[in-house]
Amino acid sequence: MSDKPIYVTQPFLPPLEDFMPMLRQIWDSKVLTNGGPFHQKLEAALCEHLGVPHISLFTNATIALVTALQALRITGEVITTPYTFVATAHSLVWNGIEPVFADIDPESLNLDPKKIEAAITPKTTAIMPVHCYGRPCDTEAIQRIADTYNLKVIYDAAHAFGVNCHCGSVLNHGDLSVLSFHATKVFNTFEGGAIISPDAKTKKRIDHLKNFGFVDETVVVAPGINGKMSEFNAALGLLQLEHVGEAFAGRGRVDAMYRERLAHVAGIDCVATDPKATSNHSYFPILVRPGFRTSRDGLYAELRAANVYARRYFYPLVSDFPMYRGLPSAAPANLPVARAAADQVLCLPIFPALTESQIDRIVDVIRG
Ligand code: T4K
Repeated sequence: MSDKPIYVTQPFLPPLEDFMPMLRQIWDSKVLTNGGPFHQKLEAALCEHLGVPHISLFTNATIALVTALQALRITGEVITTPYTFVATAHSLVWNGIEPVFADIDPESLNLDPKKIEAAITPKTTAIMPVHCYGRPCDTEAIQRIADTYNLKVIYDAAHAFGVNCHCGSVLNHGDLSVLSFHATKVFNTFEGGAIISPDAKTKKRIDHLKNFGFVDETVVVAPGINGKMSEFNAALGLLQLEHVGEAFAGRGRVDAMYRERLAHVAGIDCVATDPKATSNHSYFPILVRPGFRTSRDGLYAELRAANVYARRYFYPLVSDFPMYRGLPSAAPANLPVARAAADQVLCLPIFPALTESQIDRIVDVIRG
């Protein structure tokens, strides 16, 4: 096994020499955190870049999800997808809320609106859908349900940086959207996250909540948390933003090469992007169908043997983990589509620096 390992992703980083003057500024000013100048500049720059009205930066998306639920005072039950990263459901449990899992749509792999409606009970207060792999949810249908039953909608948009749908940024849908800037995401600040708010009043409340609930030196209005992004991460974010177009283009190139090469491989389906939305190519999920020469896990093992670290995002289903599997909504019969996807999915490596010869190496293993 002499070939160098290829991981599911490799973070995009700007030239180090461009970051050094920013570090020098931080060292000179001694302002390291608590809403310093880089933090403020990055919030403004992201609003402009993403086309959103208000943004609050966070240490990571998980704390941002926990805070978003608190900002809207969500309680009781929240309907969500089992086909996601565990942080989605964990953020509910951290707020004493019961996740109610509903099944997904087989094409988009996002929450199926019809299944959301069927899961509503008198205790339901909100819906937490995920734009899985950056593909937008059926935002119109979800909003119709929310309006009919007077529910809030908090989108876990961890994968959806820079995605636009028919009416602009997908992040403007629902009551709040949460982004992740983790190292593995299309736009990273090492660790980081953000909440997009529709109005200044909501942003203000969120900004209090991420700073222990402080309004000023002596006034604390809520049992807030410490969710503030540091100046180091914010400065890096400003620099990353200058390169994000390049990073997206690189991912788009990889996506196109995979689709072309895998188009006629029997039993392999590339998950389709939404023709009505832009794609940020954050992941490259394939579905290994029963007609393929081996199982999904068989292919995963073959790739590993060739030093290619594809990942089974999202297997196991969140609803199968010990802290969730006892819930009535976690019953396998309730989630057949999600289960089938979790058993068939494999996310292939995708990142801007992935070369054509590396893609060929991966595709050769798949073709057997
Ligand atoms: N909601 C959704 C829908 C999410 O997908 C996530 C996170 C969240 C919420 C929560 O967001 P954050 O609180 O993290 O902001 C990764 C990420 O840790 C996680 O952020 C992400 N979703 C999830 C889908 O994937 P792992 O455990 O698979 O990551 P790891 O460390 O195995 O990294 C994958 C590969 O990336 C490595 O094999 C090599 C490469 N890598 C990774 C890191 C961290 C690097 O080259 N450099 C690095 O620094 O969870």
